[in-house]
Amino acid sequence: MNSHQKSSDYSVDQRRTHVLHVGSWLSRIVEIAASKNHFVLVIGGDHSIAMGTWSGLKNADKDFGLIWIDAHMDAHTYETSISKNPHGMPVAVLLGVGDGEFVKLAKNPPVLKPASLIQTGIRSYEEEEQEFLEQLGVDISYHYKRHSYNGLDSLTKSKRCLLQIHPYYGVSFDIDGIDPAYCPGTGTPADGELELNDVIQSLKGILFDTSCVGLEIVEYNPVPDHEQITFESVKKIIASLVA
Ligand SMILES: [Mn+2]
Repeated sequence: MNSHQKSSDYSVDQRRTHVLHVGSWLSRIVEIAASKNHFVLVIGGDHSIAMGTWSGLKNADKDFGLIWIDAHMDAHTYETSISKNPHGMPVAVLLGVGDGEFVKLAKNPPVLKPASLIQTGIRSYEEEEQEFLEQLGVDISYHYKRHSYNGLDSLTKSKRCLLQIHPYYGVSFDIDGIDPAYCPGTGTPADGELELNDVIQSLKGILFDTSCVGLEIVEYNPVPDHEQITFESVKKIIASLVA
């Protein structure tokens, strides 16, 4: 799919086939890199690639918890989703629920147990997703208001919690988790936090963090961007990884 075509130009089946194809390719190359103990950095693409990234790490036998930075829960299934967009489903899939082919990207699903997942930045979701995640006891930090909390503290705390039960952690970072003032170039912006600087501070030097197995940065889309605001933000985020 090229960047000028919208996902709605394709049928549900075509999107599913495409996502499966990318997911199985990505899970294979991530598995190879992780097996050699390389840090895995994935830059996407829509958030459906998370199924491939984290299935690949699990297939390489990495024992990790995941910090999910996002405005959305991404915990739909084909049954609950109105749009049927796979980018709204990766969290359910990683927990072993939803489309069987997506779930089977991991050789031994689920990729994550509920206690191994922490979501932060959340402020736009459907009731079915919230019910599903809260029933499982997933740790969710809701951030509706601007300038209302210290995102850096929250991310540091999440990392510490996960490292109590796993030797490693990973970060799935949807740029729509950031205040859209800094990142308008994304498919589904949502008003509210997080602060760009908090995220930059928390990702600083992460490539050298031996307890971090990988990071993915997703949902950057140059088409809806204006004055390259998002481009500059993503550049700053990437520069911070090796700072
Ligand atoms: Mn997302």
